[in-house]
Amino acid sequence: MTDATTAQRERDRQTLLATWADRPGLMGWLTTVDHKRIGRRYVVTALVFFVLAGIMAMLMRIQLSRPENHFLGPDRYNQLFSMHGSVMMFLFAVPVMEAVAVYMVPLMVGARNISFPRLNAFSYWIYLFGGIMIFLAFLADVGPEAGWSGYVPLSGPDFSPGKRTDFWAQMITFTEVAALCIAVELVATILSMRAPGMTLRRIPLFVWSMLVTSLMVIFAMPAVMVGSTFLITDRLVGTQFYNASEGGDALLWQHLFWFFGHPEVYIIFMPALGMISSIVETFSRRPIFGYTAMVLALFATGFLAFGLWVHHMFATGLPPLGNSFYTAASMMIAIPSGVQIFCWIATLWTGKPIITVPLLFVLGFFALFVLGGMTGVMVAAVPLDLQVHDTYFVVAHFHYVLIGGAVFPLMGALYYWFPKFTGRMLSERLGRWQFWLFFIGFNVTFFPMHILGLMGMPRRVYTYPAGLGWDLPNLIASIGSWIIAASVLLFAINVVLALRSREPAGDNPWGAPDLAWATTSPPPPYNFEETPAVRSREPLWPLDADLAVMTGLSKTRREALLTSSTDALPATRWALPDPGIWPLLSALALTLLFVWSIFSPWGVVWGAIPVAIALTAWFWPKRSQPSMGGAQ
Ligand code: HEM
Ligand SMILES: [Cu+2]
Repeated sequence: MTDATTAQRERDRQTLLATWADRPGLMGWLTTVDHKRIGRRYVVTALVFFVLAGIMAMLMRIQLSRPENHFLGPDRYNQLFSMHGSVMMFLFAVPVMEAVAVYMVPLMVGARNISFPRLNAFSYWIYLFGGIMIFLAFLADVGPEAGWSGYVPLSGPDFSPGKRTDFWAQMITFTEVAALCIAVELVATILSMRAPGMTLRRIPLFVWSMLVTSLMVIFAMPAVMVGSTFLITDRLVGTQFYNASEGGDALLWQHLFWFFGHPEVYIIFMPALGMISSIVETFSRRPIFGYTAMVLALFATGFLAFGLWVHHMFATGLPPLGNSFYTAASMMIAIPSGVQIFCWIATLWTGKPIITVPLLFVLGFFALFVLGGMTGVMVAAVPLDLQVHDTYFVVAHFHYVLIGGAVFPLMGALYYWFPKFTGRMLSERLGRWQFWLFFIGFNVTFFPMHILGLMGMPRRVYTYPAGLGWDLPNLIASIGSWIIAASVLLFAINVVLALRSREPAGDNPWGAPDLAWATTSPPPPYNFEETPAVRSREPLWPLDADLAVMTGLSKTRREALLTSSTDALPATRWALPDPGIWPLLSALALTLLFVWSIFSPWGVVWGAIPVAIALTAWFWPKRSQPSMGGAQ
C-alpha cells in the first residue's frame, strides 16, 4: 500500500469514528445505541443474574443436604425456588442468548449496527429495571412463592394473598417486552441488512438459529404476557379468568403458560445449537457437514416445539387421544436434534479438530444433552410421566437439558467470542480446569436426582424425613453444587486475569470463517470500514484471501445498507438514529407504570401520561436529518 492510500484510509477512519462514536463519559454510557456496547452490557447483566440465582440454588442445596434440616424454613424455601427458577429462565437463559446475538449477529452479517438501535437500548433498560424490581421485591419479602410456573389457583387471590405474585407477574411482562424488542430487531437485521452477496444459502448457522429463535419469541411470548396479565387482573380488579366457580378455567393458565413455556426451552436451546455449529466449524477447520439439513432441522425444531406443550399437562386428566398425540409429537422432536448431532459428528470426523476449551464444552454438551434428551423421551410417555411427575426425576431431566443443552454451549461460546468482545484471550489452562470442574460437578449434583425421583422424592419440598434412603443422594448432590460453584468462580477469575492482561488477542485468533472476524477485535464503533461483499459461505476461508468490499455508504452520516431478503442484493440506504436519552427515559416511565399498576389499577391510567410524553419526545421528527429516499 502506498503512503497516500494509507493516509487516506486513516482519514476515513477518523471520519467514521467522528460519525459513529458515542459521547464520552456517563452521558455516552446512558445514551449509546451501539449494539456492541448494549450487547456486552446485556451479557454481563445476565451473568450477574445467573450468579445470583446460582447462590439461591446453593442455599437450597445446603438446606437439602441432610434430612429435617432447619437452615431455611418452608416459606423462605418456597420463595427461593420460585426466584431461582424464574430468574434463571426469564432473566438469565433467554436474555443471555439474545444478548450474545445482539453483539454477534450484526457483525456476522456485516452490518454497521443492529436495525432499530434505539429499541435495542430501550430493551436493555426495561430488562434491567424489571430484574432490579424483582430482586428488590425479594429483599422486601415480597418475592414470588408459587414456583416459576405460577399455577392457579395457588397463585390466585385466594391462596396467594399479598403482593408477592403480582410482582412476579409484572416481572414477566417486563422481560417479555424486552425479549420481543430484540426478536423484532434480529429478524429485521437478518432479513434486510445482510452484506451484499450473503444469499440465504450463505447465512452462518448461528444467524439462522437466531432467526428461528426470534420468530419463536414473537409467537410464544405474547401467550405468557396475556396469561400473566389475566392473573394480575384476577388478583387486582376481580376478573374471573381462572376462577372455575365463576365460569373461568384454571386449566386456561396451564395452556397459556405452557404454550409459551415449552417453546421457551427451545428458545434457550436453539441459539446454543447455532453456537455449537460456529465452534465445531472453526475448530474442525472445514465447512459444516450438511448445511441444508442443519437449516431445515432448525426450522423443524422451531415448528414442532409449538406442538408439544400439553406434555407438561399429562397429569391434569386430558383425554387419552390428545395425550397420545402430544407423546408422538414430543418423541418426533428428537429427530431434528439427532440430525444436527450427526452433522456435527460428521464435521468433526472428517475435519482436523483442534481440542480447545470452546470445543471441550461442545463435547461436554454431546454427553449431557444425550442423557437429558433420553430422559425427555422417557417422560414424554404418559405412563412413566404419571409416575415421576413433580419428582426429582423431572428436576434432573430439565437441568440436564438446560445446563447440558444450553449453559455448556454458552460457556463454550463465551470462551470463543471473548476475544471478539474484549480483544483479550481467556486462559486455556484455567479454561480446561473450569470445564472439568463444571462437568464433574454438574453430574455429581444432578445425576443422583434421577435416583431420588425414582425413589419418590417430590420436588419443591423444603425438607424430608430421615430413613427413606434419600439422605445420601441428597448429600452427594449438595456436595456437587459446591464443585459447580468453584467452576463458576474460576471462570470469573479467568475473566479478570484476561481483562488485566496486556496481550492483544489479534483480529482473528481462532482462524474463524465468518464476517465477525473480518474487522478488528474488539470492533470499532462503525464495525466495518467498508461493507464486506460475500462470495461464499465461509468468506474468510482460505485465511490469506482478500475480502471484497462494497464502497459507497456515507462516512459522515450513520448510514446502513439495506439488501433484499433472499439474494442480499443492495436495495437502498437507511439512516440509523443517533444516540439519545429517550429510550432510557421511556423505559423508566414504563417501569413506573408497571410497578404502580401492582398496587392500583389507576397506575395504568396515570402512568400512561409519562410514557406518552417520553415516547412523543423519542419519535419527534428531526428536521436536520435529510431524507435519503431510495438513493442507490
Ligand atoms: C448452577 C447450578 C444449579 C443448581 C445447583 C440448581 C439447583 C436447583 C434446585 C435445588 C432447585 C429446586 C428443586 C425443588 O425444590 O423442586 C432447582 C429448580 C429449578 N431450576 Fe435449578 N439449579 C441450577 C441451575 C439452573 C439453571 C442454569 C437453570 C435454567 C437455565 C435452572 C432452572 C431451574 C428451574 C426452572 C427450576 C424449577 C423451579 C420451580 O420448581 O419452580 N437451574 N434448581
Ligand atoms: Cu416441554
